[in-house]
Amino acid sequence: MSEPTAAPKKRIFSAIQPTGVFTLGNYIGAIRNWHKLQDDFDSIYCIADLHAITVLQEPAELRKNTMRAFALMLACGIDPKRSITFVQSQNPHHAELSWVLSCSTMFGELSRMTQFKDKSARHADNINAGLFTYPVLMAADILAYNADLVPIGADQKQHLELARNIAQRFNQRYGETFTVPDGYFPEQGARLMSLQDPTKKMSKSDENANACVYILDDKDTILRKFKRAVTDSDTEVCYKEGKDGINNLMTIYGAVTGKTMDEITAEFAGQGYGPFKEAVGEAVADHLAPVQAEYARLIADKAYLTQCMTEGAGQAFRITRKALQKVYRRVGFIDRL
Ligand code: AQP
Repeated sequence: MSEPTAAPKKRIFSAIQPTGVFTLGNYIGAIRNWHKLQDDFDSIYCIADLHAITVLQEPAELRKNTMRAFALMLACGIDPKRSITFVQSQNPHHAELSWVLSCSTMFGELSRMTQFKDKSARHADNINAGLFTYPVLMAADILAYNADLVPIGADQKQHLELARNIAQRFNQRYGETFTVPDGYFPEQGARLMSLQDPTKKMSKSDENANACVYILDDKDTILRKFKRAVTDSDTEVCYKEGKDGINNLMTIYGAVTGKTMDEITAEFAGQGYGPFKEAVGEAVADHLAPVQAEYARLIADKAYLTQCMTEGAGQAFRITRKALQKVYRRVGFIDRL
């Protein structure tokens, strides 16, 4: 009797922009899940440099940041032997598919995207068309690989919903072509907030460096940022509506220690905010120490990083070439020889 063949693994795709050192929000909201999922899924992860230029970048700095972001992604546990890891601009199919999909995306849909509204308010001198069509490129990133699952933070939910709508619309118009992807969000920390304004998300491009913890911050900096984190005039460490700052710190502490909100409340009962903030800082610094050590090792080895990137881009290209061929046939383009 022949052995039953294992079902093929489902596919995951996710990406992160090289717009600076990753924050604790990027790490807990997204990359930590990439790491957890890489053995159970056929995983593809990329550094989204095409997305990064929707905001003005200094070219030499972008090149350096892309290399650093790639090293950071590997330092966070993404293994190029177990996942496909590459840089978005090194696979031209993302941009090609984005054009085709933009013709199946409505102006009204893009106008409703809250990230476009936020970013165009923050970059009023550069409201470019790319900032507006960013979600179409994100849809192309995901759909080009027919990804089943997309591990992202909660801030990307609206964009993922749009990618699903685009896939469904294209499938209806041209026949079954794309897998309609699902989002995958962490149980704790899907949306970490700014330490200086806990009603706003923690963002790597925040002008106030005290607003976010960068995953390469040294221990003293981490402790200082948590000490200065905005809280409230109460003293009780408990998760409650209206205590945005404390809720955020509890979420962070829970995400790095695995403790529940009730356990955290019990641990700091009667102690006030000072010792709690210090404990959050200590726990985060301990949690990030191995990532920082691995980053220091990897960034010193540019040849290895370049080799991983190049191999990854080749693997990615081979997957998307087939998808693009199918799309081009569906829409009526003459085959490329
Ligand atoms: N505060 C956050 N909490 C949880 N998850 C977050 N993510 C971002 N911020 C948080 C998740 O990180 C992944 C990569 O994000 P990105 O770099 O592609 O873009 P972003 O969402 O715009 O992140 P930033 O840090 O705010 O970058 P800038 O400042 O350049 O715009 C995504 O899965 C995102 O959900």
